[in-house]
Amino acid sequence: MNISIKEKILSQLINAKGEPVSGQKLADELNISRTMIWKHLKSIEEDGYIIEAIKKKGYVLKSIPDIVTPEQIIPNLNTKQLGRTIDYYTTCDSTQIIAADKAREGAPHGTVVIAEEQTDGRGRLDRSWNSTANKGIWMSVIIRPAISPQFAAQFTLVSAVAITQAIQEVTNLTPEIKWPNDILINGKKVTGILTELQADMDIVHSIIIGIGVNVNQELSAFEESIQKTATSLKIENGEEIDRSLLAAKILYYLEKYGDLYVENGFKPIKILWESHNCTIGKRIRATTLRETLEGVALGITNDGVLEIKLDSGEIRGVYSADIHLLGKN
Ligand code: BTX
Repeated sequence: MNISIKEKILSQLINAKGEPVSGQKLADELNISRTMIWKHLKSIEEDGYIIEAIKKKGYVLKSIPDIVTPEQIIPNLNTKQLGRTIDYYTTCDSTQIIAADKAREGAPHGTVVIAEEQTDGRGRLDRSWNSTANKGIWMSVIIRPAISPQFAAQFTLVSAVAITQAIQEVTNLTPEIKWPNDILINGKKVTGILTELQADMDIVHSIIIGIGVNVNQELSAFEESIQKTATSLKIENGEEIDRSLLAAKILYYLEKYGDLYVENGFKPIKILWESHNCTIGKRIRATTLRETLEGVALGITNDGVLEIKLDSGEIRGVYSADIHLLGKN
C-alpha cells in the first residue's frame, strides 16, 4: 500500500482519538522537517478537518469532515486487499462505469471507486439510482476471485450478507435481505447492489460490485417516486452515521465473506444469508424478464437460485427477478 506523508499524519491524528500528537515526534518518525509537518497540517485543514495546536503538547484533531476520502476510510480499514487502492471523486456520473474502465485497464483486486455524488447512478436493467451528494455510500469494488463465471452471480448474495452485517455492527439496526439484492429496513429499501461481470467463457477477469447505501438522507432527499419505498439509516435510527466508518466495515465483511465463499463454496454464505432474509416462507410475486410467477418462496438452493412453489404445486427455480413480497404464506 502506498500511503502519502499527509495520510500518515492524518492517520496518527485520528488514531490519537482527541489526544495531542507531538509535532516533533511526527517530524522524527516521518523523517521530515517541522515546517513540512506544518505544511501538511495546513493541507489537511483545507480538506475540512479542524486541528488545534496546543503549546508544548502538539496537535489535536478536533473535528472530522463528513467525507469518504481515502484518508477517512483507510484508518478505519481492517482488510488485506479490499480498499487498499481507493479512487475518490467528489462527483461523477457512475462509479460503476469508472470501475468497469479501470478493471479493463488492469486495476488490482480490491480497487474501490467511491464518490460523494453520482449524477447518473445506475441500478439493474438500466434503472437509475438516486445518489444524493454527501449523504450515501456510492462505491464500486473491483474483485478478481478465482472462480468460474457461472458462480459470479452468487457474489450478489455474498455482498448482501456483508453489507447487512456491516450496517448491523455500525448502527444496531436489523436490516433484512430481500432476494437477491435488496436490503430493507422496516420493509423499505436502504441499499441496492449491482453486480457486473467481465469474463471469458471459462474465466472471470473481474466482478464489479456496485453498492449504494442510503445513509444520512432525509426523506425529502429522495425523488418523489421512491419516497414510499426508500429509506436511509438516519431516517431509521435518527442519528447521523459516519459514512467512512461504514464503508470500511462493508469492505471488511466483503473481504471476509468473499474469501470464505472462494475457499468453502456457497454453503456457509447460504446459512448467513438465510439468517438475514425476509423472503423465505413468504408469498411472493417474481417478475423475471420472461414471465411473472406467484407462489411461496421455499428457499435458495446451493447455487443461490430462489425456489418458488406455485399454486399449482409446481416448484420453479428463479435465477434473477424483481420480487414483490405479498405477505405470509
Ligand atoms: P435496482 O434495479 O434493484 O433498484 C433500482 C430501483 O430502486 C429504481 O428503479 C428505483 O425504483 C429504486 N431506487 C432508486 N434509487 C434508490 C435509492 N437511493 N434508494 C432506494 N431505492 C432507490 C439496485 O438496482 C442497484 C443499485 C446500485 C447502486 C450503486 S451506487 C454505486 C454503483 N454505481 C452505480 O451507478 N450503481 C452502483
